[in-house]
Amino acid sequence: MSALRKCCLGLVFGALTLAPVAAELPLPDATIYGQIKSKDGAPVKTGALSARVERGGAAVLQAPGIFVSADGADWYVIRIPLETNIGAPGPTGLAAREADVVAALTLNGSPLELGAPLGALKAGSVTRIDATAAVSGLRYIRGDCSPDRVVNISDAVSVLGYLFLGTATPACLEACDGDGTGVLNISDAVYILGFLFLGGPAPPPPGPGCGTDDSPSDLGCVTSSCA
Ligand SMILES: [Ca+2]
Ligand SMILES: [Ca+2]
Repeated sequence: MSALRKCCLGLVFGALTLAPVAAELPLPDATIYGQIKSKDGAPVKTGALSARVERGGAAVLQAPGIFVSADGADWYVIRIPLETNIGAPGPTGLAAREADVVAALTLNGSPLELGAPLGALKAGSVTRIDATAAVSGLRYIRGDCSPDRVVNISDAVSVLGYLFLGTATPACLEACDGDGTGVLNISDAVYILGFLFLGGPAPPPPGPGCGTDDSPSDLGCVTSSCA
């Protein structure tokens, strides 16, 4: 085979191999981050945070956010997954498109007051938007680790599964802290079981219904059953 033919065949095979890859490219997430302060200026560093994405006025998805500490400050970060360049939803199943609009950022179910307008989504964009929380505190039910607004044996199982079996991180670790110590360990499962079956004390507030914790610990709460 001549060197020229080899070269041409190589190019054809290369094109065939690359074609499907080039056809569907994953688009990088759009990221929104910033600082949230309460009305009295205190930094907000925990809570159920999410961005509501809309297309033509209809909700497309709620993207959850997280809180992180860096450079001596508390930050929120929300990553919004985008469809691939051919419109496939990607591995997460739900994804926004470029030009979709972030309609609101919510904390514990209440909209945040934003220091800058939310624009249309752009792949790979990183936008800082600081915000003020009109409602302070974190709404949840202590002990409701599963979470389904009921404290039962499933909640103790959730605590143990997360601590010892490598199950997924519960949506609201603050709620899993059944004894309210600010630390998550086996004592929380024991406390919940003692309350349920041995006549032990109920988990400290908030509970047994949804309530507000004005001084939550640093355990965090991505999504509360009360949000
Ligand atoms: Ca539960
Ligand atoms: Ca605890």
